[in-house]
Amino acid sequence: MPVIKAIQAREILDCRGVPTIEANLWLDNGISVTTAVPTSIYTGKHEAMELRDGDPLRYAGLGVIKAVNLINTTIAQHLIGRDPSQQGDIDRLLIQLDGTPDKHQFGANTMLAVSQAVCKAGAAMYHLPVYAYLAHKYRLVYGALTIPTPAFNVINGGKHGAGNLDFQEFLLVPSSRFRFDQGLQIGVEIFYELERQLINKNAIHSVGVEGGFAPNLFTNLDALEIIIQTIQNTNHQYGHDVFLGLDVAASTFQKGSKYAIKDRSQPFSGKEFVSYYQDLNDDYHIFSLEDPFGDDDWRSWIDLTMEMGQKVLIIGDDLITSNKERLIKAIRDKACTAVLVKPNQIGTITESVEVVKIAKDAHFTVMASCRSGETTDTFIADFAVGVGAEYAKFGAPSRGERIIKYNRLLRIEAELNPQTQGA
Ligand code: 2PG
Ligand code: MG
Repeated sequence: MPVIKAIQAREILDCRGVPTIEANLWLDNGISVTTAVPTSIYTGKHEAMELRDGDPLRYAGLGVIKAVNLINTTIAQHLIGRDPSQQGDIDRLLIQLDGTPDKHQFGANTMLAVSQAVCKAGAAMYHLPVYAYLAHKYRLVYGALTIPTPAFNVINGGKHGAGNLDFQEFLLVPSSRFRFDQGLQIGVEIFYELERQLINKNAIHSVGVEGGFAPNLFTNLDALEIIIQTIQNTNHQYGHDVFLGLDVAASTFQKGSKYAIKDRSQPFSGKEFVSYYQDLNDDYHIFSLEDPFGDDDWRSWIDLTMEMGQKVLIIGDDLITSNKERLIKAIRDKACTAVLVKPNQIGTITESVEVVKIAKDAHFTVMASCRSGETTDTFIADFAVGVGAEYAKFGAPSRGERIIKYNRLLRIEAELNPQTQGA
């Protein structure tokens, strides 16, 4: 069995110029892999901690030299000589060495760079693509592997946008009856038309951090309206071919127990916000609502899921933060119906897979997601397919760090079913 010969990390930059970690890992049979981890503009309160240098003289304190040194010294010493297919043992060792509940000693960014590199090396050792390796190893997919349905973040608001829209993401979700390449085409065609619409309205149509447009003219409802109008101008049918999703990211505008949005002069209480979402759904037939309430407003999450959970996918991102204890609580309390999975929220592949397994066992829907601060690494695309996520959210179909992940899904689709393109 080949074993790990060396690991070397370095500081690189994410798509916003923020430092992040890349790691190279070598096996003693000559195989080597490279991987990089994403970062976020807004980290949920319950996420595992990132390790950053805090040195104001480098990258405004955001450098990751401490993390890089940890990998190249302490972690490397423990890793060398190990079998990379023992992902669980290696991840448990990292967790044990860190020894803190929120992983602040090593940092989730440090740990994921190692965990992801080990996973890629395990796949390479068996000459398998990462998605096939994950599928074979964890057996979370029954039957044939499929490509998740994409969710395209076409208007970026909140902390991802120009600052005027309260809601963070306005998403287009093609019907899951389409093959991935067809869904991608639909998303892209509507995205082109959205640009034309924004130009016609004299709205700023430059893009935000996830590649979606960041118009400066609209309230949340205006953004919804323009998307619906846009779809009507294409040959795709709203509510049949394509649906609308929202990542409200409500904790970013929560003030105490209230939610203040521009569409309304007075802030909403949790109960009023539930009725607002019901009205919104009556008007727009929303497909999915992510983070409709703050990270700890369990009461409102439960109320909303009771009222709308049968009709609308209620997705926990900042609520759950890919954390198994929080997912178990959400399942038990019926606080949502789906979970967003982002491995860097929790720090290891083993824990990320465990979250997917718990979700699937509870019939929760799984959406695998990138972060706002991405690199050109495509691990998350393979992860989404390999663990059988139903949906994949990698940003808009624009900007290289987003497109590279959608293109990776196209390639996997072609591998799984060579007839797809042009069929
Ligand atoms: C989200 C993600 C990805 P961030 O909130 O779902 O779209 O963004 O990385 O800012 O948490
Ligand atoms: Mg989110």
